[in-house]
Amino acid sequence: MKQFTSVKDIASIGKALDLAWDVKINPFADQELGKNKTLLMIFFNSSLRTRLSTQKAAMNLGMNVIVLDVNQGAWKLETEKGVIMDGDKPEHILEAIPVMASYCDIIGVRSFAGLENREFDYNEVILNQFIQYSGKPVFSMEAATRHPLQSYADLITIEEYKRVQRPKVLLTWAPHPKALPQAVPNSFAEWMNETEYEFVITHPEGYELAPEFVGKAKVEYDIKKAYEGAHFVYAKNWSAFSGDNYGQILSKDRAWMVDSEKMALTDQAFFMHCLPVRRNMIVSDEVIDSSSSIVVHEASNRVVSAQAVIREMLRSL
Ligand code: AN0
Ligand code: CP
Repeated sequence: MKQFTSVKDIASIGKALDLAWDVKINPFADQELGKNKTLLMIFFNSSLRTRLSTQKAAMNLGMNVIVLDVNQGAWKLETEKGVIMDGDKPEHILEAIPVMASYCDIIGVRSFAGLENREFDYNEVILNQFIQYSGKPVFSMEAATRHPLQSYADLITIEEYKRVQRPKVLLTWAPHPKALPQAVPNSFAEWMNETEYEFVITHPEGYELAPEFVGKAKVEYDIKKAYEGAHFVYAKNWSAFSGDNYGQILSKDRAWMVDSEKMALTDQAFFMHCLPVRRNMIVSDEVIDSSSSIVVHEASNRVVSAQAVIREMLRSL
C-alpha cells in the first residue's frame, strides 16, 4: 500500500476486516517488519488519539517514530504555490516535504480543512503535496475531507458490537460552539456506504454533506424516524458544506443533542463518537456514561486500524 487517504485505498471492506482481526489476534507478530524503519507523524493540528494510537501501532510493528508538531517549534510553513514569501512564514512546504521525507520511510499527515476556501480544502492540496513531493508512502491522520483511520476503527467497532447481520447505523449531526470540518462525517459515510448496513444520515436543513459522500445513504430530516430502530447512533458536529455557507455554523440547536429520550427510540443502540466530544452539547452525560456508550472501545480500535495500514505500507517498501 503506497497511500491511505480513503476507503478506496483498501481492496474491500472484507479485506480491511481480515487485516484488522489479524492485528487483533497477535499485535506483536510483525516486530521484525518495522525494524530500523522510521515513521514520521506530522501534525498541523492538535490530537490526542491519533498521536498516541498511531505511535503505539508503529511501536507494535517494531518501528522508530518521530513526531513533528508543525505549529510548535518548527518554522511556519507556506503552503500556497507562487507566493512572494514576505510574510510570517519562513519556509515553503515544497522544500520542507522532501527534507522531512529524507528522514523517514513512511509519513502520516494531519491537516484539517481551513474552512475558508472549499476548493482548496476539497482538492486536498496539502495532503496531495505530501503524496506528490515526498516519494514515500503517505497516510492521512485526518485531512481536509476525510479521516479514514477513524472510519476504519469505527467499522471494526460496529462489527464487534453488532447483534444483527445488517444493523441500522445512524449518523446524526449534533450542536457544537465552533465550526468543525466535514472530514469525520464524510469519511464515516464513505465507509458505511461500502458495507451492507442500513445507513441513515440526519441533520438540520442546510447541513447536507457533499453528494459524493452521501452516496446511497438515506437522508432523513425527521429526527424521530431517523432514530427509530437504530442499532448504532454515531454523533458528530460539522459545519455547512454547501455553497456560500461553506464552513459556517447554521445552527446550535441543542434539540439535536443525543439524549436518553432519543436513544429510547432506538433498538438499544450503542452510542459512538470519534472524540473529543463536548458533553451536554453533542451528547448528554446520561448517554455517554451509560453502558450503551462504546466511545472508549472505539478509540482503542484506532491502534488496530493504524497498525493494519502501517503494516501494509511496510510490506510494500
Ligand atoms: C476535529 C474534527 O471535528 O474534525 C477532530 C475530530 C477527530 N474535532 C475538533 O476539532 C473538536
Ligand atoms: N478521533 C481523533 O482523531 O482524535 P484526536 O483528534 O484526538 O486525534
